[in-house]
Amino acid sequence: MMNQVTLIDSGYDCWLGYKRIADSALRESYAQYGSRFVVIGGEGDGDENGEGLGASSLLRTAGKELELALSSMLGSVTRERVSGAGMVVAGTFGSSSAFESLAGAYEPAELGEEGYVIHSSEEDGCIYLSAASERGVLYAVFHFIRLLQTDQQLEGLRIQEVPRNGLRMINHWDNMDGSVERGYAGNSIFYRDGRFIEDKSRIRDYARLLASAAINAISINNVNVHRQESKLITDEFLPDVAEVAGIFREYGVRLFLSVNYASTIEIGCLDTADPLDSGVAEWWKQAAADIYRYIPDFGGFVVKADSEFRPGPFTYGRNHADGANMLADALAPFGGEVIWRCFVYNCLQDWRDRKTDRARAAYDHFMPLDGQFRDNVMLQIKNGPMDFQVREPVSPLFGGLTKTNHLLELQIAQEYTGQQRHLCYLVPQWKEVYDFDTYASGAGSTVAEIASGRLFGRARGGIAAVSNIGDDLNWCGHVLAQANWYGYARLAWNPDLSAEQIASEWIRMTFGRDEELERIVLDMLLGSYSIYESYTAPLGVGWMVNPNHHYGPNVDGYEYSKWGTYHYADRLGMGVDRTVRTGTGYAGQYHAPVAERYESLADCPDELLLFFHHVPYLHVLHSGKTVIQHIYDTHFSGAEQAAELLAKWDTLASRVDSGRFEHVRERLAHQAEHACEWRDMINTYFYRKSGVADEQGRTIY
Ligand code: GCV
Repeated sequence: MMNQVTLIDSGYDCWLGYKRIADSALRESYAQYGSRFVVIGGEGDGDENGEGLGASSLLRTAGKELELALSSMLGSVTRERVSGAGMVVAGTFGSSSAFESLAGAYEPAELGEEGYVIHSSEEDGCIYLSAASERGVLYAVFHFIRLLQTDQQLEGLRIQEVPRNGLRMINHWDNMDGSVERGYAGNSIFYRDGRFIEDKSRIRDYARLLASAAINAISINNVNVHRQESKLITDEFLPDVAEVAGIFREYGVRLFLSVNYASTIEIGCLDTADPLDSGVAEWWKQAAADIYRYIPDFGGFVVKADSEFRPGPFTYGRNHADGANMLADALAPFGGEVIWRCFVYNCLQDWRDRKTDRARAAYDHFMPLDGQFRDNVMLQIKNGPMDFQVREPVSPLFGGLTKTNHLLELQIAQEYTGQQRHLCYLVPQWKEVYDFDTYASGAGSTVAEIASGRLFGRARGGIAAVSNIGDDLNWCGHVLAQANWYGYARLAWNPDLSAEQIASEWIRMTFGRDEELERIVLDMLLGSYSIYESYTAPLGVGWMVNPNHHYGPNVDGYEYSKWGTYHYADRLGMGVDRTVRTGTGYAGQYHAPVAERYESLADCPDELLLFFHHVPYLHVLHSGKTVIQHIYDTHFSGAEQAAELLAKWDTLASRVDSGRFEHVRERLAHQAEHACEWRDMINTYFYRKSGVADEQGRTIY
């Protein structure tokens, strides 16, 4: 762990900064159970018959964490070697007779590979943290610690948890020169100057944070794989990759690499990357064998192909199933997987061409291939059809694909949502995605059910998201952006958790128990997504940002560009006609009744109106306001609310340590000012375009 002195007040500990529990009655009630613990099989411990099971790295991690948490929160703790009455007993079901008492109450088979139980026994005063697997035990330990951090009762616990998503993954967009594509929290924690960073202690601290929220997979390099990163799968870097994989393994996190689809050319000696070329297939089989010599539990490859100038099978007249299956066959003998991204579109579009629609692209490319992918391929689909805008509809590939394994891809990094300088708690946005009903198989066909693989009985499924961390001392640039990282992981485990539940949990774990603080920060977090949306791009239109870095307002920044991202504002109206009847036909990619709802000007939800329709400025929304008045009102109120966020935070000066307080304050002050810039640019632009005055006569330039 990092030197404590540098960490004071920094936010480095995130939600795992275990503090002594101030309430002595509560502390003593916890100590009844928590003053002694045993991890059966951790640290070479035996069961009560003295038969050692040998230390497993996951159980050793569990033991270390329990020791740290209990000693810090309760003052002291004794680690026992055998179980007895009145203690915390952790271990796998089969590892000790101590867990026999649980046999009747739980069915280990139902818990699968990662589920667990937490059970407090009235008979012997023990709390049992148990699972069928060691990883489940580790998760039970972190859950138990969370109960203490959030002041929960320990009596009568009967908790059984099973993750809803098999894969719960973080994708890094880190480059080996140390930069992070779309990184807003410093540089990479993995690389510097083209090599791995020598000191891996930060990676270990990171793995611990991931495990605490049950993340089980990670890819450690950017999906845009340049020359140096292409070599990660070679002997030059595999020893380093293996070392990092070993650290993550201790925390139950499997390591993946993003690979360059054209590696056979870039780092091999071939002159083709044609997926149907036998030499190419052979090259990848050899590459896979080499990787697994170093990392026997290597997860597999993440691939961005034929997208934004990355190579892919299209060059050879092949399709994406050909490309993905070739890699899948190379990995299959070792149990590896291919995560193949569906972010494939024409990024050299002509803005004059109003028929080509980027929103259609992923569906148009991948739907015809449904059912043609190997079982160890998972298609990774961004939540929306464009690119992580503050508001987009859900990608119609969810509910479209039924015969192919797939994953939902979210972006924790706030590329278009304030770049971790603005407060924007994204869990409410993600909840809307998870809860979206595709009607693919009748009502209730939600994205949550589909992404998990359950709805269509797929063997694999889950969630991946672009990381928001870097080497800033507080990891996320903005301390409050840690809530997005934590919230992503908690939702991936259980999409039924509410945005509020997750936020409360995070606040208590991060700042300690203080009702007033919790009330204020909760209010700030929960309001922040809608506030951000209010003062930025209205009614689902998107992209009104500065090109390249994507920060700050620029209404025409992408209007005459090649990226396929337009609002089509003129003096009469704005929005993109994506209807089947008169537009690009995108609305028809959904199932009924969603397709009809989006197709219809009358039924389309206000917040997506301009995504689906081109309307006059005086079109009246369901809210009763005209489009232009809605723009003015939301931008004025959004900027006001951004200023209120700062005022709310200021009331917490005496409740938050000065390091974190000042840091967040500085970000909120910037946000308040920048929200005014957004307000004035957007309002002025549309006032000048439309000539329609604000009903309330407020200042527009
Ligand atoms: C890693 C967007 C981002 C790119 C990113 C790409 C992707 O276009 O701006 O930085 O590339 O998405 O998801 O591949």
